[in-house]
Amino acid sequence: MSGKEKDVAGKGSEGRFFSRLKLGLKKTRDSFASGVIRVVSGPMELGPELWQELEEVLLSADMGVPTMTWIMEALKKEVRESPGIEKEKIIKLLKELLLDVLEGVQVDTAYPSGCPCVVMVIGINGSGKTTTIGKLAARYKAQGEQVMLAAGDTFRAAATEQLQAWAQRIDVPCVSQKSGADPSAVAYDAVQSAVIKKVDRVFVDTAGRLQTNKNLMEELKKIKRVVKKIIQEAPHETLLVLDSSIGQNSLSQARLFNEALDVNGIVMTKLDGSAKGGVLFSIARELKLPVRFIGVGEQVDDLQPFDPRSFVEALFD
Ligand SMILES: Nc1nc2c(ncn2[C@@H]2O[C@H](COP(=O)(O)OP(=O)(O)OP(=O)(O)O)[C@@H](O)[C@H]2O)c(=O)[nH]1
Ligand SMILES: [Mg+2]
Repeated sequence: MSGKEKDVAGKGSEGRFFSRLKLGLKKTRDSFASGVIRVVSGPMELGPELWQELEEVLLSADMGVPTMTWIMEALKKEVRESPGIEKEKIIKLLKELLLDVLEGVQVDTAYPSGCPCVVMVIGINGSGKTTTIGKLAARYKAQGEQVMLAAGDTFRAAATEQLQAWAQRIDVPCVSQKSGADPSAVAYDAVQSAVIKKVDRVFVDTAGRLQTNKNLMEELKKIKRVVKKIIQEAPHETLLVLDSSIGQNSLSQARLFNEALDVNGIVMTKLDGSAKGGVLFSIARELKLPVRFIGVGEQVDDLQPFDPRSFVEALFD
């Protein structure tokens, strides 16, 4: 967790968050950590049979074949280089490798002050974009920033109202236009107004579904082009929101969005549900994208900056 993103909600809420995360990851933990422990502490010797069992455990957590293979190769190499290693040490090595995968892509996200930081939030319908914006806006506001929302989902009926309700609840301004308006125009208005009002951070909500996927990507690209007319570096962040309960499908979604829109951070939502946490490792390793925040529920404080160490601990603890 970077200094900038300290837990504004306080230790108590952090504890609650961690227990929800652990609860949400229960399924993964049950199959993953207990699987690893079962294999390692069972009667099997270090060798092909044990490796194969371990592979199956990693796959059952939705890690995907390429990432599982990469981790297993790295693990076998470590073991080869430590002759006489006790089997139990494998757990520690595995934890370290998993942590390296996640930490290897984390970034520092301090932005130059003086102009609004524009955060565009994208993802398929229902992934949790609007809810994430509400939670993030509340978080940054609590850190003392001036925050503004832009209702860029003009396609889905009631999407604007949903964002406005969040804005009201956390008491921040929300720029919107009538249903069916051009989302780029909404984003443009919002960023322009944010510059004038010296707002620190603008969150641009976007649609998750249009008539076709191609339209969606084109529309999102247009929003990017248009906000650049006001601030050349904008959007400073393009956050892709992924529903973690859909497992490996979220990896292919991330690939598509990233190809079209140069995503620079991921928000994984619904880790309180039936999530299989392994996909976070695939996203980090295969797409080199940092997970920035994770969501474990629908409440305003159910979102926290992603901390790789706590995540790996929650998988094993
Ligand atoms: N359990 C749980 N539910 C979540 C989480 N994040 C979002 N949701 C719920 O998921 C549903 C969809 O969230 P939205 O924020 O409306 O998703 P969206 O991506 O904006 O969807 P569209 O506007 O249709 O594109 C809502 O019922 C949210 O309350 C989470 O971390 N955990
Ligand atoms: Mg929405």
